[in-house]
Amino acid sequence: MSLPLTLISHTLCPYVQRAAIVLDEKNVPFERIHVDLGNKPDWFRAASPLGKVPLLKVGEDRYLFESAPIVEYLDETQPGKLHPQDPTERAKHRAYVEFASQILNGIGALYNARDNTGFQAATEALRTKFSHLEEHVDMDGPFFAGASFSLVDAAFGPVFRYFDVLEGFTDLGVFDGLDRVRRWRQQLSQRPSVIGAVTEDYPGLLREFLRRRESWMSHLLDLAERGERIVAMQ
Ligand SMILES: N[C@@H](CCC(=O)N[C@@H](CS)C(=O)NCC(=O)O)C(=O)O
Repeated sequence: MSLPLTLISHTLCPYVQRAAIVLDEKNVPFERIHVDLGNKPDWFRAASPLGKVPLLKVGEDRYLFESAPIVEYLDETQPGKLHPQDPTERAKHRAYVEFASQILNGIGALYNARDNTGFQAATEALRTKFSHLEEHVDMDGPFFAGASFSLVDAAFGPVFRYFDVLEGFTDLGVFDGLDRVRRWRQQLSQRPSVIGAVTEDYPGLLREFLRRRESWMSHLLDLAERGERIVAMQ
């Protein structure tokens, strides 16, 4: 019998979503608890060396940290491989999981930009990364590497989810002309494991988070809510 698993989470965290997606893809039962990252409990500080979610509690007292090793652990211990068998392909997939993390950093740069200049630069940097992906996503899809859902897909579901909210109030245009990436995004948005990795109030919570940044994006959100949506890229 496998050990009980608990995913230590935060409602908005894209890295937590990766683990939730993988657990769901593999039909593994797990408990999910949320921590207040603004007021971290002592047990969490003790269990998480970097003070970050996700943590995966395995059994009674073992904690794993960092999303990449967590999802690899799940892939190794639970039936239904999501990583490719071929070592070269597997290395490539690991690299694209890291690429997803770099895009998440880029999204952070976008929503933290203080002014329009920084915002445009962050938008352009994201466009460059998605343009790279356009050349590397499987030509026929529906997923990153073709017919099978992989850990790369688990990493990109949460990436694309940001844009579902951001595009509600700003026109970033980062996917313009990127037909393969757009189709991939669409496929992932319909995947039950991706949908189920967040709660229904996620869009509202993300907007609330963005509003509090006091950044250029907060300004755009504020304008849109007053009916003054502006186009970000000219
Ligand atoms: N490299 C980490 C990143 C995880 C991460 O950045 N978690 C954020 C929330 S999305 C966090 O816990 N931040 C709290 C903090 O830094 O104090 C991973 O892949 O698990």
